[in-house]
Amino acid sequence: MTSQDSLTSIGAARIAVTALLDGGVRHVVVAPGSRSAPMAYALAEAEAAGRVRLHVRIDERDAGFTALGLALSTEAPVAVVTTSGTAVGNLLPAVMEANHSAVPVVVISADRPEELHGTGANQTTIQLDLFGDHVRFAVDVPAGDHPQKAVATALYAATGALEDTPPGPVQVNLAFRDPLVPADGDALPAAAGHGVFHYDAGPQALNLPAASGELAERRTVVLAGHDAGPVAEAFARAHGLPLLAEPSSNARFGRNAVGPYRVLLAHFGPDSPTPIERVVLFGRATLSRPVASLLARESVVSAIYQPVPVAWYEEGRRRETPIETLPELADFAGRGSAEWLDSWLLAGAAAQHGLDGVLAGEDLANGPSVGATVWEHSRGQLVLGSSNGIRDVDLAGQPHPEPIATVYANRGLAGIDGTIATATGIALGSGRETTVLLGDVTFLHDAGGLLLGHGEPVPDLRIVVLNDSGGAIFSLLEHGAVEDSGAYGTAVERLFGTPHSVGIGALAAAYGVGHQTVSTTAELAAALKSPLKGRTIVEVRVDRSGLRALHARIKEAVSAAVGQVLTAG
Ligand SMILES: Cc1ncc(C[n+]2csc(CCOP(=O)(O)OP(=O)(O)O)c2C)c(N)n1
Repeated sequence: MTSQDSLTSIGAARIAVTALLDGGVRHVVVAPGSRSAPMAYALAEAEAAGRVRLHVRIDERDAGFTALGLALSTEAPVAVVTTSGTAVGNLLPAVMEANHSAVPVVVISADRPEELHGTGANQTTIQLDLFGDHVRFAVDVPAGDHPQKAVATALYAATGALEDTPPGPVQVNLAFRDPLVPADGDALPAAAGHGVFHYDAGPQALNLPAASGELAERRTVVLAGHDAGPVAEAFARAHGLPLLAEPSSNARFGRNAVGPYRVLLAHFGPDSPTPIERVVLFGRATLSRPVASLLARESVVSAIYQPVPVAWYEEGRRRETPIETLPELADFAGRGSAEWLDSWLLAGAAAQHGLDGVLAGEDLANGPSVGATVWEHSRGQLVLGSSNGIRDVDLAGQPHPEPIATVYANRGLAGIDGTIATATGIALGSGRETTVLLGDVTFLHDAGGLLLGHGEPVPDLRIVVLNDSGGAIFSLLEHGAVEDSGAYGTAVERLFGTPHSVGIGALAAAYGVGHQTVSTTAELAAALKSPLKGRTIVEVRVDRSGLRALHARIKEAVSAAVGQVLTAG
């Protein structure tokens, strides 16, 4: 392109915005900055025309996670715009998560023009390829060049239109040369009112034809990991198979679902009279060691239903055989005998009874009872933070007969970062009531995610913080035993527990968010049932010192209860 037909920065930005809108982008998260000013002005024009919804965030890390959340709940590509320099680097955690969870986040990083690179000019660095293999596509658009093709190709790649490539994040690095402001006489178009771009699929269930009686009877289980979808439930029901579903599978419901399956797997182990023979995996299972060891069992043959390319593992790196179609999967899985399904449902009911008995004996709330309560009262959308919260629901959350909420979790990399921002984006994208359950360390990691500037859209978001003053998960891992041994003194608590005494109520007040403290599951249930408008924090104060012992008691009670029914059978 010659200098005569070189575009002005605002002209290039308007073309880029049009290409984003043409590619289906309806939400853009914008972080403030000078180099990205042309994009900001062009986006302001588009918003005034009612064509896009903008969300302004100061912290780019939160901008990235907000975009991720918006993309998750709208099931559409969402752009995030930053200025040059470290601003772009702050997007990395959200881009990494979007990569592994196949979410179309479109990074628009503003850059300095080529003549300023390498000169020591302010806020100038290497921005293209900053995200390496975490993006499906990255392109540089030099200052003055026409960005339409680059943006269109990026959207194509982000939404999974490239062959054999799952959806995922992309980067368009747009260099802008001064002037970075609109021309004299340019102005916002007459306001057409705010566009409302909500996408509301709601929780779903579906039906599959009953399995043919000619299929072999097999002791198969259906394992529904993260993002398995309702097809996993329908498959289990159609084949008469037990359904072992993680909370963020969106398949943890229905008559075949076995809630506390995690504590039952050993009862159907290789040495039991009725060992599991086959596993059909939908989605990605990440939550528990018993499940990981089930998938590693020599005696178990497993398949994964994979109709489209996925981003979370590399071909040939897992034991399960990938199967693309449901008829082939049906042949592999066979059908469950009435005894096989009944033994699981019976054992599941006994385990739930044992578990509930232990929890009922506790006056104050604890992780598993909070997980069970949040699950029981969930509606709209539920976001589960990493660490114990999602595992507590996996252990203690009773499957509902029908799906009652759409469940989200950042299981791509299971980070404890950006959870408030992700939940905010999820809530804003659909406009539905949303509850997020997270630990106090996860909450504090993203306290900045509470920051919404004046006039920014406010989500209906209930933030349930399980505050046990530190990270409890490590005490349930090997580190709990190291701590109990006393060999490392207080180092385990300091290095893993990370205790603190931050006043969450004071923090909430500083950000202008409602707050209440509860300490029993009855109080929590009341808080969950109350109507929600705007944002509120429900802080559940719990003591983590007895958590290891509580889990041991649960295990014991479950084993006794399950042992009885399985022996009786
Ligand atoms: C970004 C990131 N940093 C560190 C970790 C490691 N990590 C996993 S859980 C956890 C502690 C979480 O504590 P909290 O949120 O209070 O939940 P709890 O363990 O008490 O359930 C940490 C630091 C991580 N997963 N992600």
